[in-house]
Amino acid sequence: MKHITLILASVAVLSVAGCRNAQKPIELGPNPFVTHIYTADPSAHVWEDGRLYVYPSHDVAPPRGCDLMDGYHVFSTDDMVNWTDHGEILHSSQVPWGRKDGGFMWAPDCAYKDGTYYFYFPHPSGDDWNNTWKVGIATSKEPAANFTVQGYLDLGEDTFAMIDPCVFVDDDGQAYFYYGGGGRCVAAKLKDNMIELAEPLRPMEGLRDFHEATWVHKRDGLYYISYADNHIMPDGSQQNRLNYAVSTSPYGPWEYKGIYLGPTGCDTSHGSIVEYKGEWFAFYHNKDLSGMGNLRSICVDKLYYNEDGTIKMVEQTR
Ligand code: FUB
Repeated sequence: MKHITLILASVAVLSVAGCRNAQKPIELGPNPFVTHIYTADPSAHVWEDGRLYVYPSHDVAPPRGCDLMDGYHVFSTDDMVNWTDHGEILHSSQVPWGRKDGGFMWAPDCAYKDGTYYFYFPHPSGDDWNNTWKVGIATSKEPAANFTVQGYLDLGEDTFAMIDPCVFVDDDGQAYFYYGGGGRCVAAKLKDNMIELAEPLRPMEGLRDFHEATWVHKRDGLYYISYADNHIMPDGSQQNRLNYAVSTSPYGPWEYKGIYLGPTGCDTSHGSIVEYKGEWFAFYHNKDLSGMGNLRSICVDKLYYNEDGTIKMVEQTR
């Protein structure tokens, strides 16, 4: 009898220990999760301090297209519910080579290497804004403060729609730079200094109906590229969706897989996919806060994969 009691007691201890190790699923708060300013184009990363940081662009009211977007705030969390606004990390007036009227601080991204955070932001250098884009680089020793503009990437002469930089750092530490706008998506390795290309840009093959908003992530050894398409609604309005394709290489060629985020109400769509505390999340923007497509707000929902690695449609929660 004593023996049986002992066995039962050990089973009980094991199952309590098992429970302790299993992580409780994260419960998300309401969307949009930033409501005191307008935000768009969220690039999410988890850095070494264990927090999740979001680098969005900042829509300005009253909107004039996307012309007046003038600077970047950074947000972070450690529970996906309570978010800290770290304030403005960069303003167009701090960009020495930027266009004199400012604005046009469009979708950014951030990368980390060897103790430095590299913030990549698209900004035009002239009045002919869509033909004078540059991808600026600001650096800091901190993820959300004290960024200083270092210059811009030399991406060649063809600067039309040179927007939406995305930097993916692979498991071996090699960084890949992507940009995509106006239907073109290209990529190249970055040098170790993270501010120069290591090779010529090459086109990303296999993407279907690519518009802009490139994001690259990796899961179980497979590379995923996601991007906005040119989707038109039955009523004739533009409402882009987020599509994705996969490859065994960060350069592609890419195998198109479909749409993972439907229309959000905005004409543009732009998002990122990131793993945090054992779960996957899709960041995107909608217009719920303002009712206006150019006054956008960042949102997050859970992202689930099928057994075969394909992505399930994201449920957009409110
Ligand atoms: O926010 C300005 C631009 O709108 C971004 O660069 C595009 O991706 C689109 O979201």
